[in-house]
Amino acid sequence: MATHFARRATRRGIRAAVLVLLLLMLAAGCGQSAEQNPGSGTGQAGEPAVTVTGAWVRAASKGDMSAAFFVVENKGSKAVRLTGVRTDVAATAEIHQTTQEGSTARMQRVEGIEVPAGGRVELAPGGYHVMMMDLQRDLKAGDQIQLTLQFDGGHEVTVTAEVREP
Ligand SMILES: [Cu+2]
Repeated sequence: MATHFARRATRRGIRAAVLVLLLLMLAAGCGQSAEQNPGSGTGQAGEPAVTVTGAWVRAASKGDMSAAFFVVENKGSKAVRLTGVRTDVAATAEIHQTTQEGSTARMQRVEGIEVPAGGRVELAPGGYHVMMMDLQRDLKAGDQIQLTLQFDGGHEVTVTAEVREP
């Protein structure tokens, strides 16, 4: 927990730098990894039209915790609910929400995240994230890991997430 909170303290300072980096990557055309992923799950008959883009994970050491972030877009006509995430690099993965209470950032587990019809939800530092606990191996910048997002109704979307230094 200590690392997680210490990292959050410096987050404000690095947020601008991360944003610039993201924009540069988008400009270079390499920010679309999930679009190329065959698991992004659009257009399958009877399943929600959900796409997941921009997945990334914080670099961290084996045994520590990390967090995963991505954007879920629902192009369908019905709301969908992200209910869980599976990954083989962590013993446990939970959906968390960070909230600001005065000057204190707190996080809590949430049961799921609703993505409205035609809408999108962003998991990003300072808000929703997937907390990955007890990492089974080191996550080094540049590594790629698989995340399987579970939606209500049994629909799953597997994406590749890139490990980045916070
Ligand atoms: Cu958390």
